Amino acid sequence: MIRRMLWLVLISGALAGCRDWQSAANQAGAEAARIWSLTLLFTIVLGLVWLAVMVAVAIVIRRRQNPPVSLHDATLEDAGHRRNSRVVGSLLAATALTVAILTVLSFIAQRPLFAGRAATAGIRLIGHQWWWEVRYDGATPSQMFTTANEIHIPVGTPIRLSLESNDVIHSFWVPSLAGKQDLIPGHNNSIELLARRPGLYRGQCAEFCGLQHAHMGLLVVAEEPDAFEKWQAAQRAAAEQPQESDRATGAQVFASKPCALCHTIRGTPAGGTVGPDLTHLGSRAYIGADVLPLTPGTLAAWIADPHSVKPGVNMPPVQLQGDELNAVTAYLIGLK
Ligand code: HEC
Ligand SMILES: [Cu+2]
Repeated sequence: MIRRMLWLVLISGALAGCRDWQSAANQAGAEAARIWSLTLLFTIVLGLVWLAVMVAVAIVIRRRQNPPVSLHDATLEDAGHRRNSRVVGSLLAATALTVAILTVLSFIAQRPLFAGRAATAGIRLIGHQWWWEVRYDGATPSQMFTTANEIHIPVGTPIRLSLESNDVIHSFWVPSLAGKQDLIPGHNNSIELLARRPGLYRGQCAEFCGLQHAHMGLLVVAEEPDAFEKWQAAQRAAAEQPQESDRATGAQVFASKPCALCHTIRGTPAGGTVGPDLTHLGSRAYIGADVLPLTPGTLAAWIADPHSVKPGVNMPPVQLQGDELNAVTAYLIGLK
């Protein structure tokens, strides 16, 4: 009974996992679709090979022959040996052929991932311990902007992401959209993203990069082209001047504390580049590279003591009075 229940839990857990927003089985991108077909093909072909081997083993075990007792038996056995070596030989050839075909198919499926096809160039993704800097290029400086941990892309357009690292090797992996690619210091890699349907796709750093490696998530938001344009226009704008008095106090707190040394808020003197750009923090769904959903409560908790949320994180706790903390939280969350 217990064993049956365990199986049920295992199977339903595995199936639920397949439909998740971070799953290679829930593919929504061209590259992910190719990788998924390849996975299915490998599973089926290798499953059939395994079955054939098991059947052959079963036959051999059942048909154990007695040792020859006469000269006539011995001649028969010789003929049997010759037949066996023919069978083994052709099976060897079949194995080599299967491996060769699967290798070629796997190469074909992965080639577009690394080939610089006609994809729109446009996004620079820079890995940091333990968050993602996202820079959108543009023809003029006023079109460029920087954000963090959340990549928006228009549905149906292939987008080329250039991958760089600020410190150690990280790896970009959004299984629903594409394969994996490393971000290596001093080296330029790239990967193509093409989302076939709108949605939220979660990604994760896939190369151990230090203490908080497991909390280095990111979100890809694939949206219809006009929604994407709207988002882009909003991100390009500088931060709004706060109107409410508590938020104005919050802006002063931010500027007078060490925050401004590490974070940029465009349109204010804060121009640090050690941590994420906070110009439109309020528009993001998560903070801390996907570690907490963004709400006034989680944001205040993060600012008061980031190390209790993400131990070892490269943001120090900054001494703030209770009202300073409330003011700076209100200011930041209002930066839509
Ligand atoms: C020494 C540099 C440094 C200082 C000082 C600093 N931060 Fe940070 N901050 C960081 C880094 C680095 C991160 C990214 C942490 C991570 O996710 O691993 C971060 C993350 C954040 C985030 C989350 C952003 C996101 O999109 O996930 C917020 C909000 C934030 N800091 C606010 C503040 C405030 C407010 C202050 C001042 C009270 C401050 N920081 C002071 C370096 C700093
Ligand atoms: Cu990493």
